Amino acid sequence: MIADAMVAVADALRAAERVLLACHINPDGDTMGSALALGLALRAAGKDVAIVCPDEPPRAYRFMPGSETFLRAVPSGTFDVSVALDCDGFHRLGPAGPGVRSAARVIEIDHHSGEDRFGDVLVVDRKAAATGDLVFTLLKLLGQPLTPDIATNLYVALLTDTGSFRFANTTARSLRIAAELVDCGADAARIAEHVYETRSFAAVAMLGRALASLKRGEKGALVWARLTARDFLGTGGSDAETEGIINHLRSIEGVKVALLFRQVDGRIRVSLRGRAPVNVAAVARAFGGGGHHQAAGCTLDLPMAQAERAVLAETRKALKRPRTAG
Ligand SMILES: [Mn+2]
Repeated sequence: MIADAMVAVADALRAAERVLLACHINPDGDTMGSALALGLALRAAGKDVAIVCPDEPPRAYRFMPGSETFLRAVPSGTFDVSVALDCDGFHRLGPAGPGVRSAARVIEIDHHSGEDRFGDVLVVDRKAAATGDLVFTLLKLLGQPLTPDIATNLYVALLTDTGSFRFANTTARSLRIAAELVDCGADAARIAEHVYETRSFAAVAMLGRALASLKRGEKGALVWARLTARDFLGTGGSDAETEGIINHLRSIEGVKVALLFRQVDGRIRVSLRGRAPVNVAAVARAFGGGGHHQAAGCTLDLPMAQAERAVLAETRKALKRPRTAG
């Protein structure tokens, strides 16, 4: 089924002249790497390609080849094909949504389990380690060579979505793809340095504030931390720079669920990370959010203390639920 859809996508892209590619809001390495890899390949094949990234890419990712061509908004005119990459639901396209949906043919390439599908053709494989894994297969099908720039983008997608090849989605297949990408010119050490060792001073100062607020419950199975509007003001940091803080919480021995609460624009954004069998996506969904079983997010229109109480209560329920699937 996936294979058929993949062939249909390859055919649609071959026939297209004007193509729109879209990343999701709060862009991560996977959505940007997938869109850039596909975009560079299609441009090499002579297509007129616009790549829209509705939110500003985090600074650490600006080294990604082609990222200087990211557009904030969908350009005018008609597109033969649009492709949403790594988008778990239509809302993940943010303001780019209507433009993406207005193309003659709308394609989704994704590895989330989201129910809110909007594409005419779906290449959705929950077993794929990253959307970049699916784009890798698509480029093979299109017969497009993996240039060093394309390989670099796909490597970023795999590296970041597998948590540096540490998460449960790290398989022999994902490692084999990574090896082939290195063969094609992706520089693993240089990429890791860009992604993980170019943090701003403010980002590390915010990590300090988050860790200073650290609390635990459920005999250490649940940990949480917060960053208030005052913390953002005091450090001069932005929400994009809080990426990765949650992993410090999750790394504590015995932790089954880690939560990070951030007060941004008067609302509370929550990042959730879990260890199997706890399904944190179910917790996020209870508040209108979503994500993967072990990495999810949601936003609450409540003051910090109330948001914490609500999400902690729902998380405690999930921790007590016996053997949530996945
Ligand atoms: Mn992804």
